[in-house]
Amino acid sequence: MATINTINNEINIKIVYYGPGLSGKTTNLRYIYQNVPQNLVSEMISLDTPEERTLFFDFLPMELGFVHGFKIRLLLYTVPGQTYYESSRKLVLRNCDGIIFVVDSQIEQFEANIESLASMKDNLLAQGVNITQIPWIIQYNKRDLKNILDIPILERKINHFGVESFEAVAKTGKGVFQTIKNISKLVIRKLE
Ligand SMILES: Nc1nc2c(ncn2[C@@H]2O[C@H](COP(=O)(O)OP(=O)(O)OP(=O)(O)O)[C@@H](O)[C@H]2O)c(=O)[nH]1
Ligand SMILES: [Mg+2]
Repeated sequence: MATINTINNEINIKIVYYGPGLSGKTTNLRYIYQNVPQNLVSEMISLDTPEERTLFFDFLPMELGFVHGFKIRLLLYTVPGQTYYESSRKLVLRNCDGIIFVVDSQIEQFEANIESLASMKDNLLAQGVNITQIPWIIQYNKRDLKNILDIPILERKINHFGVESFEAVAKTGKGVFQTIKNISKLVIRKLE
């Protein structure tokens, strides 16, 4: 849940990038870290394996600006996508205000996306949160590759809840800021 500090008028919003292994969650965060003015981001923390697979989480705090006189700070996290890190995902997901579900658009990753979305739903429910109660959006990533599913198919098979969705190529930054902008909007609207 967002922490609101009325003494110095600051609001911290926790956003989690969720999705299957190698879908591009860390790549999103890295692109933001490297392309946002330095005065707006703190150091990015990555707890990962020697192969750069996320082991526990990545963390990046970022200033968003002012809304109604409150300074908004986004606390961006990624979960580890590999299936055996379920307990880490549960912990990272705790008390989040919004989620970006990063889909790997490749045909052979289709089932991994479905399983990951099911785990997100279950992990939220275990915390007493129904997936329909929390702001979340979908990012269809890796749109630069050839072996990918068309968007209408992904929408029909994955986006059963009809949430907002965006295409991205996180590796080059396409769609990365659009995604973060839109989840922030949803979360802030809910806070208001
Ligand atoms: N072609 C292409 N490759 C991408 C894209 N986004 C990420 N990748 C690559 O996919 C691989 C995995 O990206 P990561 O960001 O580490 O994936 P992750 O979701 O954090 O993976 P886990 O930490 O294991 O859950 C890396 O080699 C990235 O460079 C994209 O849009 N297009
Ligand atoms: Mg990662």
